[in-house]
Amino acid sequence: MALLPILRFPDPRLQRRAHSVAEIDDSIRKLVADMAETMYAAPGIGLAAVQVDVPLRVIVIDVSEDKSELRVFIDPDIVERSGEQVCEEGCLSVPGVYEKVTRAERVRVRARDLSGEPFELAADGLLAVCIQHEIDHLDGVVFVEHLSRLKQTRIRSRLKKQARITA
Ligand code: GNR
Ligand code: NI
Repeated sequence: MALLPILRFPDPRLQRRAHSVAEIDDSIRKLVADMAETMYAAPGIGLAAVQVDVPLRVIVIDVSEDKSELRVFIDPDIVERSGEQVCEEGCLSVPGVYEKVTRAERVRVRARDLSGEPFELAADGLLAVCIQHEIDHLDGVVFVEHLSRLKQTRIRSRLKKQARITA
């Protein structure tokens, strides 16, 4: 296993649309293992392959308290959404920034697991938020793009300053 470097907003590679996974082979299994390790180490509750510079539709999520419920979604699609919720979101690609985002309260997602088996999952609350946040990444969308232009401008300049300090 290996820790993978996480791309930082506004890296243009975060804005690419990820491709479907043709075949779940050893390279995908290794990617998922490395993504899980990277997510837990960060620590985070989700990670999209796009964030580790792999433009494939692969997501790992674990919203459990004790980090015991790893969920893997390959080629996920939201097939149903309902309601509305506001959640303060953060992103491993946008360190130190937490902002409220409005999303669906409930989603039904269809995906394949690591063995290639299709499954459907109904999610609400934080899990639903996380699924929407991660699928956004697969479509090249970072959560700050849901915020006002003014907030985005402020976040960009704050991150630039930070990058100068840490460089
Ligand atoms: O670790 C994460 N926490 C989080 C909190 C609220 C809403 C979404 C998230 S996802 C984020 C990890 C991440 O950046 N995934 O892409
Ligand atoms: Ni994120």
